[in-house]
Order: sequence, then structure tokens, then C-alpha cells
Amino acid sequence: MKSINVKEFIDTFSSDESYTSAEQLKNVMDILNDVRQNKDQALLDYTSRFDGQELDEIKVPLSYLKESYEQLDEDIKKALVTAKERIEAYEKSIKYEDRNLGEFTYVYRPLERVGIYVPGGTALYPSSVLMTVIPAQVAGVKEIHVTTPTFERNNITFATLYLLGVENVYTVGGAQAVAALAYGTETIPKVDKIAGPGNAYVAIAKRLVYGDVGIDSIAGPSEILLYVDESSDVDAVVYDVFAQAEHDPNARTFLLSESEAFIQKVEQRMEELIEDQPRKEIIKHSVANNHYPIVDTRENLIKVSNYIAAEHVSVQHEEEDAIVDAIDYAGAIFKGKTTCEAIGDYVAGPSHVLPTDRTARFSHGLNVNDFMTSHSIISLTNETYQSIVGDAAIIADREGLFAHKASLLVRKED
Ligand code: HSO
Ligand code: ZN
Repeated sequence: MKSINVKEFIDTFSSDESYTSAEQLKNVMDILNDVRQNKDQALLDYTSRFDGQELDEIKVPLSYLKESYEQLDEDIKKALVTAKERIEAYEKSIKYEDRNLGEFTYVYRPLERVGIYVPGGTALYPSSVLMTVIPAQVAGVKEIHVTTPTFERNNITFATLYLLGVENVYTVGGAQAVAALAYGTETIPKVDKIAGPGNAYVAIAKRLVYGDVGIDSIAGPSEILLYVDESSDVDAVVYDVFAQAEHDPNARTFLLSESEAFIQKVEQRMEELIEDQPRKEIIKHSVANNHYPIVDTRENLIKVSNYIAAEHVSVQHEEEDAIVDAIDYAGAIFKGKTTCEAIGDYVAGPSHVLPTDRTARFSHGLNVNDFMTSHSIISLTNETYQSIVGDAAIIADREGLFAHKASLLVRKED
């Protein structure tokens, strides 16, 4: 076990998850340009080249979505409905509303057309469909277009999209999917904003198209910071570490405690349980390279937690209130020994699309308000206008913008 001192940790911890090589950048730029020029044909070519699938068309027939849903077992149908209802209720409860402030009104409007990227390929994530599409639906987005590198005719991603009533689904993944949503093809329309997690190429493509189109965030590998003490349940903590680690060999786990003895217990139990994990190869790789047990004082651990601003922070500690209060930056905080991170992945309510790789210092988890835009309506009374127009005119004069000054003064009453 490596137990790290905080100062040392902050000085030496460098996060290079978002590092993009010049070669990767060039590959993605070539894909973006190709899709921009050759549209659907480029999508079909990449799907054949990268995914080994010869498709005649990109759009998934509605009948495929429907048959996928109909073939689900009752238990998973029920589970998806539970998740859907809880996620909807949460998003409705946090949705911004217009604010009437007298001479000003601040209004929120749903985006017109959004693109959602749903990961596919090696694993299917119906939960990511729920966690991205529902916030957009609650916002009132008029058109939702989903791309996913998923080809199997009957699959749970299609089934979940059917449950949510999404009809515009395209079997295209990677940077080419982002390009299609950003610039439009014969089949896929250009959208206003792209949301949803994807692999490194999707992340690079999202960075590059930003400005032509809005994006939610740049997703990196998943991460958790656990704050534990002698009162925590050793096995529960171990499974929380494994639950993150099994996502990705690059997933990161930070295990913070004031008690060296407790950390040692967890580390030992990890060794005992790791061999029985079905995804042990990924877990071992992740734990070997990206697992950080840290022992220090409360004050220092809070500093480290705010520095890392982890995607998930799980506080399983006798003094959970004080610790949670002291944490300023996190994608989401899971408070208490029962509310584990995995419940948030599926059914708790808030979206599991959260900022990674220290980006929670300046951004937040995906939610209904990311699918809305806002503007102010300014409508001054004549009395207010007359009381401030002189000041505006003086500033216009000093800026040398004389038409501005005239526009102001032409309305001034003597
Ligand atoms: N923990 C992942 C989301 C996920 N987990 C999906 C299971 N399925 C990122 O927050
Ligand atoms: Zn997860």
C-alpha cells in the first residue's frame, strides 16, 4: 500500500487524461472534414472500416426499436420504468423557470434540436440512454436525435429508446457520429447541442466542433473518491472501489481516510476479493495504475478532495455532515453508508453524466437546464429610462459612438 502525504500528492498528481496527441487530433479532424463533405456516404464507409458493419442505411427502423422493447423480460422492463420515473421527477424538480423581475424578465426556453451520443460497441448502457434523454425531454426539447454504435437488432439500448419514445436513432458511433450531428448529413440533421459520453475519439471530436454546435462536457474515464473511517463497512468500500475500476483500466479510485489501519484492512480485502471478480482483468489494471489510498488529517483530506474535484465523492464516515459541508467541488456527492455510487448510476435520480478529470471545479453534472437556453427581456418604464439615459449617453460619447448617443438622446424628454 502506498500511503501518500497530501502536499506531496498535490505536487506530484498530474492529470493527463485529457491529453490529446497531434496524431489523434489529425485523425479526428480528417474524419470531421470527410463527413462534412461526403455526409452519409462517409458515415457508411467509416462504419464498414471501423466497426466491420456493412449497412444500407444509417437510420434504425422504428420496428427494430419496438421489437427490442417487446422482447425484454418483465423484470428489466419494470426496472427501467422505475429509473425513468425517478429521473423524470428529479429533473422536473430542478428545472429553471422564468423569473419576472418587473422591468426585466429572465426566460428559459428549451433547445430546438439536440443530438445524444449513447456509447455502444463492447458494452451497452441503457442507463446512459435514460440519464441523457430524460433531461432533454423534461426540458421540452422538440427534436432528439440519438447516435449509437450499436448494430444488434434486438438490444437493450434500442429497447430503452423505445420506452422513452425516441424515434430518431442512427447506428453510427465515434468521431463520425459527432461530425454528423454537428454538420448534418442527408439523413442526420445538424443539431444545436450534442450531449452524452463516449470514447476518447468522441471526446476529441466534441472539443473540435464546439462553437459550431454546443456540447455538454468532455467525458473522461470514471472516478470515485471515497471518504472512509473505522465505522465504514470494509466489503462495501471494496466493492465501491471495484465498481469504478471495472469500468475502464483508466478509471481512478481515491481512498481517503484519517485511519491508516482502516485503509490497510480495505487494501487487504481487495486482494482477497479481486480474483473472484468477473471483470478482474480490467479491475486489476485499473487498481495497479490508478488507485490512490491516502492517509492524512481531516483538514488535508478535504483539501485533496477539493483539489481532485472527483466525478463521484462517496462519504461513508461517522461525521458525514461535517465532511459533506466542507466539500466544495465534486460531480456528485453520495452521502452515507447506504447511498452508494452505483445506485446513482441507475435509479437514484440525478444524471450519471458527471464532470470527470477535475472539471467539476468549473462544471456540473448533466441536467434539464443544459437543454435550455435563457435570455432577458428588458422593458423599462419611461421614468426609469429618463433617469438613466443621461449616464448612458455620456458613456457612448466617451466611446466615440455617436449614433449610440443619438439613439439614446432622441428619446430623452426635456
Ligand atoms: N459510473 C458511470 C455510469 C454507469 N455505470 C453506467 C454503470 N452504467 C459514470 O458515471
Ligand atoms: Zn458506473
